[in-house]
Amino acid sequence: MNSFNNPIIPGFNPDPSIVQVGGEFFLITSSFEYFPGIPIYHSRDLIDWNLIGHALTRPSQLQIQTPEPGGGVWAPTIRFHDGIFYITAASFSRYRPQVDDRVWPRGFYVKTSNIWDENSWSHPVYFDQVGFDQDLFWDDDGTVYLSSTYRKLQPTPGVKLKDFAVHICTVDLTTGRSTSEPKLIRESSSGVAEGSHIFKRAQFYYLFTAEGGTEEGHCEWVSRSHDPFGPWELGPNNPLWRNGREDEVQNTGHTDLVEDDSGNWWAVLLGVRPQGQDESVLGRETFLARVEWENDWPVINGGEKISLVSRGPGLYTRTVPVTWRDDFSSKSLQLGWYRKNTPLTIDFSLTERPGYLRLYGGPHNLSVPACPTLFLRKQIHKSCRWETKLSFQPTSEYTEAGTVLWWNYFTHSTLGIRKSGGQRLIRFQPSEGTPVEKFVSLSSDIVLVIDCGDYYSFGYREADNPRAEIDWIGKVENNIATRSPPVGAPFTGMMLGLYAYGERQQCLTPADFAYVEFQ
Ligand code: 6LW
Repeated sequence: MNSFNNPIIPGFNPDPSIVQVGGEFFLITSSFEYFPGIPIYHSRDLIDWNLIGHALTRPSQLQIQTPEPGGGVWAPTIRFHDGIFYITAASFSRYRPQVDDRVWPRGFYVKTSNIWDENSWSHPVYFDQVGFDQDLFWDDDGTVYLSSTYRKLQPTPGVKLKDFAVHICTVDLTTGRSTSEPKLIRESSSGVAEGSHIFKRAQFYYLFTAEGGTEEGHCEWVSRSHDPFGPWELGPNNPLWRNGREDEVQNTGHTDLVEDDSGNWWAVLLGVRPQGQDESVLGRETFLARVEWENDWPVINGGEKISLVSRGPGLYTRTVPVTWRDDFSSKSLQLGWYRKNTPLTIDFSLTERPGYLRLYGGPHNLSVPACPTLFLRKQIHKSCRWETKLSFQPTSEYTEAGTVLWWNYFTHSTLGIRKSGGQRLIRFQPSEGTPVEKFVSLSSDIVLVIDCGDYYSFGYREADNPRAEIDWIGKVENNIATRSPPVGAPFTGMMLGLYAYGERQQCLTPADFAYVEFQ
């Protein structure tokens, strides 16, 4: 067995689901309020992963208008059956369905026969059952089972808020209609059983469930049965591993399994690398562990805790590179840029000024539930420098363009250019506290920098003056996002981005960004 590094997919990539087809692995994760929805990663060896597209790329497939942070698309499952890839998921407006029992989402699936073409995914077909964390399982006789999580109809006395439990029914995929009454197949004394995935191996069906909620106490359980409707027998070693508050990786759970071409089994799951505090600004990331079978029960990672350096047959050590740069030299955006919400208009261009990302700031600033002119990338390393160069000549005092450290519309810090009394100024607006403003030359392009580390430091320099040093105008703590408004906080992770906006009016002068890089 060889060593490998975890997480295999760093940065905010929770609720992984995986499938193997002809030696190629495809892995998807939750995308919440971001568009396009449901990133699809590809690997041939489980270690080197590349983003190859998204399942929800068209506004007609995904309308997220004013979600709460942490709402949007949750916990997708990917499966392959008869030459077709299926992805099933749910989309929410609220991030905590248990707070309002009226807003239970309905799941849907999309399908494609060509996973390499992100535009080939079908229109969603909605299921008639409510719930989240949908899973599809095809039995040998062709019956399709849909399992999902929702609040139990017969509440457990004393369990007030959650009472999340896994229910199953058979489903007609052509219409999305259920063809049997849903049956409760797993509830947990923790009050949360969710993230169901069902497999068949030899004579048993296996049901994996994430339990305890996605924060401290998160873990994974397994049951097996001779029938997807049960009765289900709990495994002898539940939970399948135990990571706790003292560990380098925490909150581990939400597991999906895959078998490779050599007959080895693997688990992917989410975990958090805490940074001297409860949560991580990198959010919930995707981890890998080997699976062995003992007496027809799965043993994950040898029953040991999930760790940063792990072991598995045929794997190798690889460190995910930090450096990444976008010169905006192609006619379409590189993969890995996200909008908050589904955009209603086309507010950018890569061709009007070749070599630049041109933003026409929309009428919403970054603090509202609507979709602003905002382009985001996930922070995937704790220590890195994010840098961009901006040309922006505002003609109104009510417009701004710049760079942002983004958690959600309650929590973000911006460094942007504005106009005031005929002069141009740069304004640093921390997520909490008063802004800092300084005048800059009327004409020069401005280089904007965010240094990510123990703190996030914001700086700028005039690009036309080669001797200009970076003026560090302010900083915010690297845990601020997890401290102030807790809405949806545990679900997503830190992002960095570019923005432009006018206050309740369109920004008529464009903001042109020459490049963006992480170092
Ligand atoms: C996911 C569910 C969960 O769907 O978090 O707390 C949700 N539990 O399993 C979002 O990642």
